[in-house]
Amino acid sequence: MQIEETVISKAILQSYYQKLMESLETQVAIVGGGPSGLTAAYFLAKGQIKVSIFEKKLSLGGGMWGGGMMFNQIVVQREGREILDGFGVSTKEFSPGYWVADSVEAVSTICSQTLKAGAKIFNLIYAEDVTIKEGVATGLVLNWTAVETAELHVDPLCIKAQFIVDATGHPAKLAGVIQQKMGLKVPSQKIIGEGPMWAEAGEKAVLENTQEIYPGVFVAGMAANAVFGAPRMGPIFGGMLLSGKRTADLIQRKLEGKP
Ligand code: 48F
Repeated sequence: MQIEETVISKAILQSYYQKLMESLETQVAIVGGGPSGLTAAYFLAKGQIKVSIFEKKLSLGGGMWGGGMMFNQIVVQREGREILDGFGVSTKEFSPGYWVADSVEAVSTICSQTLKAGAKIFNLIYAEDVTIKEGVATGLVLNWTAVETAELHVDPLCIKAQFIVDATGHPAKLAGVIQQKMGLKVPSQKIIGEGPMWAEAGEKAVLENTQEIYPGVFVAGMAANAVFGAPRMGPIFGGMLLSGKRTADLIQRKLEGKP
């Protein structure tokens, strides 16, 4: 069989174009494809909600690949294990209440299930800003990561979304942009910054901190603890998965017009 290079190029460009066009007006746009962003997208897509993830790096998975200090195993507690079970990630009980999973299996399986559930995933694109109209966030301002890396002066493109999720991890990037331009709609009005390591408190707090921080913008995962000044928790990942699920639940309720 003859293989024509231009057909390969056309296949890539046309299918990418279609995926991007379908995401130009979406219900939920998630910034960051770590464990919390992926899990949020998975549960939203499962609920038939149109959702896209924009990830700055080449690979999805955020801080999950490296396990703890590059020992590529992750730990989850019971509630986290239930979510991994749902994805089909194998876990092994290490001692009562602690399960371990292979981080490579966890990331690859979660990515695969999230795509199969119907979420659209874009890598190598970062959100540099949000569009805000009359006090409500209405979309994302996107550009290629390569543009930022090369410090090129290239204008971005925008997409429209009913809800945005900041799942950018420790730096809480989007919350930072909103804080700088508008102030956050949280009691502190600004990012407090994450506290020192305390796994138990951090895992508890991340669920409470998963909430709307500006009209139309939710914060999930480690970004949520950074906004509210809660502790970090290290390589236990149940809180990230649960925060993603809570984000999906909260947004689904909003879309259904429930308080
Ligand atoms: O850091 P990350 O894994 O966030 P998470 O889902 O999970 C945190 C844990 O990995 C771990 C932890 C708990 O066990 O402490 O650190 O809260 O994933 C965040 C993703 O967001 C991307 C970044 O490349 C990473 O993959 N990201 C950051 N800024 C942007 C972005 C941006 N402006 N646009 C797009 N993606």
